[in-house]
Amino acid sequence: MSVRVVVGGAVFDRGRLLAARRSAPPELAGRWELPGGKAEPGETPPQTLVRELREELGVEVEPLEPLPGEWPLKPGYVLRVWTAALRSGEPRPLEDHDELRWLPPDRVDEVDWLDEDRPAVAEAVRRLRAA
Ligand code: 9L3
Ligand code: MG
Repeated sequence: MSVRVVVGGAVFDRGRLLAARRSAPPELAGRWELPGGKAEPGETPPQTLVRELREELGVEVEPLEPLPGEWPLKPGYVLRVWTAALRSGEPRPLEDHDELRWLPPDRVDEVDWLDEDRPAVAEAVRRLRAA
């Protein structure tokens, strides 16, 4: 069985990281994530990220680089994360989210991240602090 890739975005803007609170499915609702979604056949991860964030948040992002690592999700899915810069638009929760927050590095722990996103969030914050 092949594994399906879910691409999440560590979206940066003016020294802050974007966090998105899921509204679905019920078992994930209320938890916070790096927004993104499933790759379609033939898509590269940056293409997936650009498409998903357009659909979910109504913004244009520029993927920057992949974070090292890959994190298991539900059976058959793995999470990969790319950093990305916000290029245009103000994110709005158009699909699958009910709240968005821009978090400076010292406030990233104030939201309840999905367990599987936590290592990527920690690495994204290291990069934000170093930038
Ligand atoms: N998921 C986990 N962390 C993330 C993302 C974007 C997604 N940062 C999980 C939640 C779902 C699955 O991956 O179980 C597919 O995500 P989506 O297509 O519902 O966003
Ligand atoms: Mg999604």
